[in-house]
Amino acid sequence: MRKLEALLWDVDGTLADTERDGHRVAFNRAFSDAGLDWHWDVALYGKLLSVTGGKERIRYYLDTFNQVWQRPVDLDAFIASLHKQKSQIYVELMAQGDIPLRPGVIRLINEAAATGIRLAIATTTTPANVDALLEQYFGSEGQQLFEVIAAGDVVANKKPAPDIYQWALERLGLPADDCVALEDSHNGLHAALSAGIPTVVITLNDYTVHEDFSGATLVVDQLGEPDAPCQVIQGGEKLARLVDVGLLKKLHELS
Ligand code: XBP
Ligand code: MG
Repeated sequence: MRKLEALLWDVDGTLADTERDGHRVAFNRAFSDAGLDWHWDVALYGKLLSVTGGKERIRYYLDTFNQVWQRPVDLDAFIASLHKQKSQIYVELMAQGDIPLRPGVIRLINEAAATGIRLAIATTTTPANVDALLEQYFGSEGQQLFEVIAAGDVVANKKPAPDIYQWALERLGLPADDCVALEDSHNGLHAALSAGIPTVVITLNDYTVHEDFSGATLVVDQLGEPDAPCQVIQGGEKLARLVDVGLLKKLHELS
C-alpha cells in the first residue's frame, strides 16, 4: 500500500491570497516609485497572471499591453532592478499582516506535522517573499516547518514547467507518487502533474476559479475549517467538507 510521505505546497494563491492585494499592489508601487505611469488594475493583473514569475510578467506586460513604451537598451537589467524594488515592497506589505493565510492552511500544516507527513514548498515566487510569509505567520519556526523550500530562480523554467517540483522532490529524496501537491492555478497544476505528483487544487477567487483543472485529484474552493466547510468543485469526494490528512491519504491511495 502506497504511503503518503509529503505534502508539497504552492505559495501564491495556496498558502495565502497574495496576488491581488499583495504582489499587484507591490508592482504598482514599484512602478510609481520608478516614475512609470504603468498601473495594473485587478482585471489586467488577472490576464498577466497567465505568465508566472514577476520578471517574466513585466516583460509579458510590455510585449502584450504596452508595446509603445520606449525601452532602455538593457531591458533585462531594467526589469531586474524594478522587480527587486517590487520584492522589497512586497516583503514590507507582508510584514504589515494585511495578506492573510487562506482558511485551513494552519490546521492542515499542523495536522500533517503531527502525523509525521513531511512538508515542502514549491513556488515560483522570490525566496525573500516566502521567508517574509513564513516569518509573519509561523514566526522563527516557519523555516523549520518546511524541510525543503524550492522557490524562484533556483530553476530555469517556471511553472507550468515541472522543474521546481522536480527540484523539491530531489531534495526530499522522494518519488513523485509518495507525495501530494497543493496548488491554486492551472499553471501550478500542470507543473505538479508533469512532475508526476497527484495534485489537489484550491481555487483562488476570480483569478483561477474558471481555469482548466483537468487531471486534478480534487478541486475545492478552500481547505475548509470545522465551522466553515469547503465545497468540492471537481473530484470523487463530493461529500468532503474538510481537506484533512485523512482525506489526502485516501485520495493518495486512490490516485
Ligand atoms: C506565483 C507567481 C509569482 C508571483 C510573483 O507563484 O507566478 O511569480 O505572482 O512573485 P506560485 P515574484 O508558484 O507560488 O503560485 O514577483 O517574486 O515572481
Ligand atoms: Mg499559486
